Amino acid sequence: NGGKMKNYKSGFIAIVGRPNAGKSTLLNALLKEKIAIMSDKPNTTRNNISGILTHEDCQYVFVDTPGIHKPQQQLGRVLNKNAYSAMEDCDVIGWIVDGTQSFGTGDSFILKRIETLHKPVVLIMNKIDKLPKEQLLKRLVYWQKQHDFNDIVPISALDKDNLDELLHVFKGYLPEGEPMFPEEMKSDHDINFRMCEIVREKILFKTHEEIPHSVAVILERKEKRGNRMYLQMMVVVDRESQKGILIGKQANMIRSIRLDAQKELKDMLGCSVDLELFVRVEKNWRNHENKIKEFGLDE
Ligand code: GDP
Ligand code: K
Ligand code: MG
Repeated sequence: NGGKMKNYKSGFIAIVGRPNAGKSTLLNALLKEKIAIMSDKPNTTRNNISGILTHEDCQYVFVDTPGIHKPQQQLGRVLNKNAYSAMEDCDVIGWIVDGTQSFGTGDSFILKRIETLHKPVVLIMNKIDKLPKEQLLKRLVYWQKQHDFNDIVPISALDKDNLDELLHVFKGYLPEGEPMFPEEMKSDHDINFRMCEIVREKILFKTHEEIPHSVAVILERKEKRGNRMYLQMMVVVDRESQKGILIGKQANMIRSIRLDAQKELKDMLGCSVDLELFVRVEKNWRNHENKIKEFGLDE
């Protein structure tokens, strides 16, 4: 019943930065997900949600802003209305930079955009693992001079260093309010898990339990393509014979599973879904600890 909690905070954080600053690494570290993209109902700023992190006292909703690092004259072509509004509707902007590098052209494009928005800006100085201690302070001072930032947080996205502090700082800029997303939708991880469960359920139902319950379904790709969601999943079975059953005569079985699951995934995500299924045989994969880790089933 987090929704009824007093002083609960909930809001949108736009993460911007020029390519290679470490945006994806950071989001993946925060969301504990390989691919940090999710879908939502079209025509809202939520269209650009890259992940949700729900804590006891705060729900962090990260929104993406594609094309922000492009020159102004290209922006019109690159950005759609949604990408603009994601930034305009956010509560705080997290600007990630490669702390070992200097302020460049890409950064001045971002700065120009940010200055029109009048939102709090937190500078995320990334890659501090590459900086010797005596240089860290110099770099902090250097970046501090580039703009009147509300906060500066040095981190290493790669080493997951100082990420708690970053979240704490973000929280300071989020408004009080109930979680905007259902509690069970704690993170992409849960959404991804549920999506895989839908496919697994169809497999068990359609194959009349000729396939053991322990069949694994792994989400391998998840990509928003326009208004559609592309999902690629791997079904892992123990034996060659199970693979045969799953695929079926003229691939009728796997097609039927795919179409049924696709329909349900469409309802769940609220957008069109293109589901692609692959079947792989991994002999006795359940007995191999490293396989279980590889499939992300150890959590
Ligand atoms: P993006 O283009 O902003 O999404 O950047 P990526 O997350 O893809 O990162 C670009 C490169 O920088 C990759 O090779 C990452 O491994 C690396 N990188 C990201 N964060 C860090 C960090 O904190 N420390 C170091 N040393 N490398 C990082
Ligand atoms: K980037
Ligand atoms: Mg990236």
